[in-house]
Amino acid sequence: MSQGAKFISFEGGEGAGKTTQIKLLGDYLQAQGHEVVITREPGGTLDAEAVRDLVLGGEPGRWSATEEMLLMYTARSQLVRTIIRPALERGAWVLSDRFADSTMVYQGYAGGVPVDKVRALHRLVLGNFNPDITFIMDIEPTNGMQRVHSRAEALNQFEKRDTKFYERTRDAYLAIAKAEPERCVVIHAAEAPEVVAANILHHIKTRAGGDL
Ligand code: T5A
Repeated sequence: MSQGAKFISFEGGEGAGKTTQIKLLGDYLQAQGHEVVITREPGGTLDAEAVRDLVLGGEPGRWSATEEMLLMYTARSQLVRTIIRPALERGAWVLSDRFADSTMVYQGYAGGVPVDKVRALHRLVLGNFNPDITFIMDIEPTNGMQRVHSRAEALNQFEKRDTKFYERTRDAYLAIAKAEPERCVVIHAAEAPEVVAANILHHIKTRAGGDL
């Protein structure tokens, strides 16, 4: 693992608890004296947040899946170049709320863009740059959506899709985890937050070795 297992992405369906777990892990790492950079996708820079508004705002179907993919990678390229790579070079931990697997899953497997095209774009933009560890937060889509609905916030267009779409995203994440067991760890996200957090920390300690 090139950066000592310090680049960690959190993936999974809506309401799986990614943001909650990133906060808990970030607090833990900071308490241990580490620099932690938390970022999210789409977003994470001023310009990428503007892209986020463009993609997630408005009516469903505003962009084709290919257009979404291109926007996601434009934002991701700037985020990696200006925030993630410099942070890793300083020795910081980087916790990313979604990364490239989201494009593979939402625009590729579930959205209909051929997966070899998504892979080719990744290679063009980022080469073989990928997280050291990816936690795939697995939860029944109906359970995750219940959590999302119970929040006071308005739903974005990606949170208004039908159950079949979310089932496809779940299957796709599990297929990625199976294909890349060295990078991906499937986490049972329906457990209580502190149980999930302990599980995640266990995996990081195992993989990061002397870094923690
Ligand atoms: N997208 C993104 C693409 O299509 N392509 C791409 O390339 C990328 C990068 C992003 C959307 O963009 C799409 C995917 C998404 O549809 P978003 O608003 O960032 O949209 O949505 P999510 O990433 O799904 O974020 P959410 O906030 O909806 O879900 P989280 O972060 O997984 O969940 P979290 O932690 O906010 O928790 C949700 C609620 O559940 C509670 C929390 O308190 C909160 O109220 N909760 C728990 N309750 C019980 N038990 C637990 N263990 C809990 N953990 C959290």
